[in-house]
Amino acid sequence: MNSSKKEVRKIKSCRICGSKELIDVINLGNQPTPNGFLKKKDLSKKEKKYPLAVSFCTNCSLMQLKYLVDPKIMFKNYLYIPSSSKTRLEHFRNLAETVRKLVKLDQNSLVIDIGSNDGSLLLCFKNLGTKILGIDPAENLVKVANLNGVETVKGYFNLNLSKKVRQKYKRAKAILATNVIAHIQNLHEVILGAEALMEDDAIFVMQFPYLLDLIEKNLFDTIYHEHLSYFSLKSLMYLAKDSKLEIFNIEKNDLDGGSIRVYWKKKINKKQKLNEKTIKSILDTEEKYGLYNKKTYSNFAKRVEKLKTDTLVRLKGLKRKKKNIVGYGAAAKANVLINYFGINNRTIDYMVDSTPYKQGLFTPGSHIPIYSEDRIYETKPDYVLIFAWNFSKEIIEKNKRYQKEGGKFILVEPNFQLI
Ligand code: DWN
Repeated sequence: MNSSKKEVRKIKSCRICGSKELIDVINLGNQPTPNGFLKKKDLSKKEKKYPLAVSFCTNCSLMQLKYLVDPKIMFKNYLYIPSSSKTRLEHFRNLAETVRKLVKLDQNSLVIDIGSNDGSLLLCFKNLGTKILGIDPAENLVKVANLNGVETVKGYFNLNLSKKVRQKYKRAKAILATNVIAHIQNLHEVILGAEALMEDDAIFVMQFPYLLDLIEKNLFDTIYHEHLSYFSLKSLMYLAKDSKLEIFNIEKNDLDGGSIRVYWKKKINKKQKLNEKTIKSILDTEEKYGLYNKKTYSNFAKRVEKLKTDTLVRLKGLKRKKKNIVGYGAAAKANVLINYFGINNRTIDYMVDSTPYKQGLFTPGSHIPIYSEDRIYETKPDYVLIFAWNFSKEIIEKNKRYQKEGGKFILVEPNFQLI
């Protein structure tokens, strides 16, 4: 069933610079929302699907969704939690250490996390002795976080909410936003809201998957309804243009297939060194790679089409040999790949996932049942397709026994491979 007008709307201009010079990049078809897992009783009901396509702004170089789904549909009750991966939790611990050193946090310092989810990142700061506060719209996760001892305000981060938080709490020494900025429609309000909440010598640390890695590694399945924006550094510099905040440093890391961590400060804050050399070298790399060039995006779309064809041929070959295949990681990205490739429960017998909230549910669109991870030792499938490729090292490490007993892993990106 297609969506109604009020649930989804088509953008008319770039969300950062307002330009109408948007070119189409790729269309992944009408899909259910990527975390819209189903209960058994709902499988027979008509499922809502929404157009999933991205455009590229030729002015500021932001890649962005063409159609925006009402955030309440996606985030009111949210099943993704970062604590389902040891790799992500370790990454959070390192991030907390980095921030602590950068702004010398103490027991009076307030650290705020925008999109705090179950409070996993803030618990790392709590362990460092700072004051913490979460902000998240998901009713179910706000309850979990508060039970975890992470005070959390329910709501979507914007200038209005930030003023309410400032009145009730105090200004923050550090504001974090990992894997959430890409989910927010009004990016200028994020900057204004953060600025209103920051002490004069505070820092604001954003982290999200990096556009250059997405294009270079064919990571099309990280394009989904929750991710409105896919940032180049050039697009972020545009976002900074008229604000009281400025980017003072950038770091790249391997999380989620390649992410960038962007450090912001108030322009009046002279305590943090402006790392112009790094910023310039990343902008030069983007230019050299062709990240501002239309051809890059048409070539990307062609590579994804070929990846789809090659993968379906390989999977069909295995099924013709009567092999059974299961999926590992009922991730948002898994649902994008499965629905775009038109895979269903006749190809993938079942999924396994470490997230308790997802076990016992079914994948949206394809209706593949989700079990706990130990199921693969009960049914001993010939192949395990790792949909959560960003954690393939952790998953393979954890399942050495499956390989020893003759099982094989499949990875699809950047191209189809058996391990
Ligand atoms: O931006 C977002 C990213 C950070 O997380 C959110 N909008 C949505 C979500 O995307 P995702 O679902 O693709 O995230 P993950 O963290 O890549 O999903 C990994 C999935 O794999 C989780 O459902 C947990 C599962 N998993 C598992 O079953 N066993 C993960 C590991 C490491 C494991 O050992």
